[in-house]
Amino acid sequence: MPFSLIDSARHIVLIVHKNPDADSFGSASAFYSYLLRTHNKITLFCATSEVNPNLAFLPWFDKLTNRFPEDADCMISFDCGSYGRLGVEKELPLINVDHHASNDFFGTHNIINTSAISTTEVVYDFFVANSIKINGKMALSLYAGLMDDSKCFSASQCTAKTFATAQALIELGAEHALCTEWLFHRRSLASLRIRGALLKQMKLLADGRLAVFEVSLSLLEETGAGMLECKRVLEDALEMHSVQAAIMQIEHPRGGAKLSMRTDGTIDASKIMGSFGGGGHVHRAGTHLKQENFTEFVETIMMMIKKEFE
Ligand SMILES: [Mn+2]
Repeated sequence: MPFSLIDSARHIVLIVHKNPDADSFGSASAFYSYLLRTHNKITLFCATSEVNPNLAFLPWFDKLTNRFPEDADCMISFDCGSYGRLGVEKELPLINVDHHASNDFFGTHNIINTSAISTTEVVYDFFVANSIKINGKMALSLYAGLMDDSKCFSASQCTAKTFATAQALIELGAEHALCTEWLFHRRSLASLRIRGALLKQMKLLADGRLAVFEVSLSLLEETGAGMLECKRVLEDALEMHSVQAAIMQIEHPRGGAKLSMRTDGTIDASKIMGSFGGGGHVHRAGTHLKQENFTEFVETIMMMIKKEFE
């Protein structure tokens, strides 16, 4: 049971995935609040040193560190679909808390619900099932993940349970307007600049059913945008009626490229990215590419997507 592991641990490290979003950090933040009741040594770890400033309104944001503590004896990862997402490799017992369809149960214990819309929903269910009191801070963190992963409650995967969970969290003190403001109505200049540049260079293939974007290092430098700001443009492309899938290659400063895919659900992004060593969900998935030849790669993916269209 994960409880015996948590109870006996002296220094627990809560792991937020690389380039964290509100779901991963929100889950870890809520768990941090909970563990503070019984533990005095807890670390909030994230391998990425520059974390998305749009998450700064969430509790314990200032506790995030990219230094892994030497005396840690237990790890809990949140929203990591694969072991590589942790950004750290340690021979320690690990509790894997997640909702990705592609999760391969890499933990010593796995708390996974692939039908949950967010990892914070998995954490919420865990708290409720174990009669763990949820305070206002925890409710805010959990609500943020629920809101972000459901695209502000607009995703087709939203169910009555999603809204019931949102209602429960608001009753527990989640400040919903604060979440909307920080997660959906705050854009940096870099984010707007990259959006303009990328929409201008967007290529439409396969009768307008596939949108393709390429982000070079120089464009990142020019605009000052980060990965998350780039990926947001994929959602813009999907708003075109003809577009069923959108892919984006983002050049990586340390070589290779990050590939992200979004779909309208008629094509399984996780399946396609999975055949290139990545993973994710039906609607969104990604992988890291080592090869330099993106054109050739797009052709292979195009073939696969066209097959899916048939
Ligand atoms: Mn998630």
